[in-house]
This record gives sequence, C-alpha cells and structure tokens, in this order.
Amino acid sequence: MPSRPPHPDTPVILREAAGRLDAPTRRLFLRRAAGLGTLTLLAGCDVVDGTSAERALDAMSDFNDRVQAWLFGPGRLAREYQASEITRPFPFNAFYRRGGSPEVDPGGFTLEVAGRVQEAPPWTLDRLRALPRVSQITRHICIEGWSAIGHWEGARFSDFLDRIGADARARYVTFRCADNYVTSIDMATARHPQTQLTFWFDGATLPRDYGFPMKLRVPTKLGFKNPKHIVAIEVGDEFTGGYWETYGYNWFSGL
Ligand SMILES: Nc1nc2c(c(=O)[nH]1)N[C@H]1C(S)=C(S)[C@@H](COP(=O)(O)O)O[C@H]1N2
Ligand SMILES: [Mo]
Repeated sequence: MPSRPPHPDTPVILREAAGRLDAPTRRLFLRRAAGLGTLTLLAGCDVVDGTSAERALDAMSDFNDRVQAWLFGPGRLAREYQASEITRPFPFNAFYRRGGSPEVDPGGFTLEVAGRVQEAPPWTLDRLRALPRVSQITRHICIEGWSAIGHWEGARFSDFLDRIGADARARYVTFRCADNYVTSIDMATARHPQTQLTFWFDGATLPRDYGFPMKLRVPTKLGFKNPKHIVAIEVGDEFTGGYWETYGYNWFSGL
C-alpha cells in the first residue's frame, strides 16, 4: 500500500502522538489514524459517499486492533438520530442474494449459550423478548460503501450477558447464525451500552431478511460485525474471527 498523507479528520490527539515517533513509524501510524479519523467521521455525519467509505476501509484494513481499542474505550457513543431520519426502504445485505435468508421456526426455538457462562434457563424467544427493552435509531455503515439509518429495539446485550452469568473477563463473544455466518467481538464492545440484542425492527418483529429471530446491533462497528439470525452465543478467550474477517476485513472494524 503506498504511503498517504494524514486524512484531514485525523484527531489532534493522534497528530500529537505521531510527533513523538520516528519517521517510518510515524507514516504508518498516520496512515492508520487516517482510517480511524474517517471512520469517526462516517459514524457521525449525515452523508456518506462510497469513495470516503472505501478510503476509510482501505486505510483501516491493517489498523492495529489493540491501539484502536485503547484509544476508543467503551465510553464512546455512536450518534443517535430522529425518527424522521430513518431510511425506508432499508437496504438488505448478506453474503447471498435477497430471498436466501434462512427461515427460522420460532416455535421450538432456543438460543444456544456456551463457554464461560453459568447455567442458564433455556432461552426461548418469549423469555428473551421479556428482557428490559431498549430502543435506538442509529446509522448502519456497510463496508461496501453505503449506510442507512434504522430503528432497532431489543435487550441491552450487557443485561443479557449478566443474566447468563457471562464472565466479564473473557476476551471474546462469538455469534453463530442460522445461515452459518459467524462473527465475534471483544468484551468491551459486547458490554457497550449501545450494543443491543435486537428482536424488533422499525416497530415490528424483526423480519426474516433483517435477521429473524434476533440480530446483534452494534452501532460502533461496521455492518458486517452485526450478525443476523443468531442461533448461538459463545463466551471465551479463544479468537474465533468470522466470515468476512477470514477474507481479510479488519476484525475490529469500529470504534
Ligand atoms: N447472518 C448474517 N449476518 C449478517 C450478514 C450475513 O450475510 N449473514 N451480512 C452482514 C453485512 S455485510 C451487513 S451490511 C448487514 C446487513 O444487514 P441488513 O440486511 O439488515 O441491512 O448484515 C450483516 N450481518
Ligand atoms: Mo456489510
């Protein structure tokens, strides 16, 4: 990748930190910071064009996961929007075409919970939907260069982790989906106040195409870190990666 100048949105704190590094390290640092600055911009702005998203993702692809996690801790919030700003129709995306979404039978459904968790009751959909309900209108940003504002409702994921007695010191939470999609997130993101286990979309039951019976809404991450059709949740220390991560997308991909 050719070296590029720092993006104008590179936060001041990063420019200052860069001043203390030797030249080659500084170039690398600023190139990574460029991706970070642009993603910060993407998460907070109204218009996202494909070019800037692409530039951000390109620059971010080799971003050091730990540096990012350190700079932007769980306190950082994604911007929330007004109901009038919701995108309709909301775009569909998956690693297959529309019509290919899995059909999950809600009747006998129980969510599988595994790893560093205590014994939990069987998590039927009724039991999951009875968890304290939260709501968010946030922007979903896809790695392919589009974004859309949606309304998601469900349980705060940290509440769910508490109910299942998940070890908060474990490093990762992994999501396995009915279409065999997989992704995983760090524990700080899992416990972030805006990370939501979602059962309702735009005021109705989460439709099949948008992730029935449940998805994880993570507004501080790119779209591919928001698994739909979740059937199993695993808590552990072993890095599990994910579907797009296997094809080279940056595992952290967010704030
Ligand atoms: N199970 C599953 N989850 C998934 C995907 C998928 O193919 N399967 N695609 C991801 C990607 S790349 C995006 S952009 C969003 C799209 O969600 P939407 O259809 O609600 O817009 O889902 C994410 N979660
Ligand atoms: Mo995506």
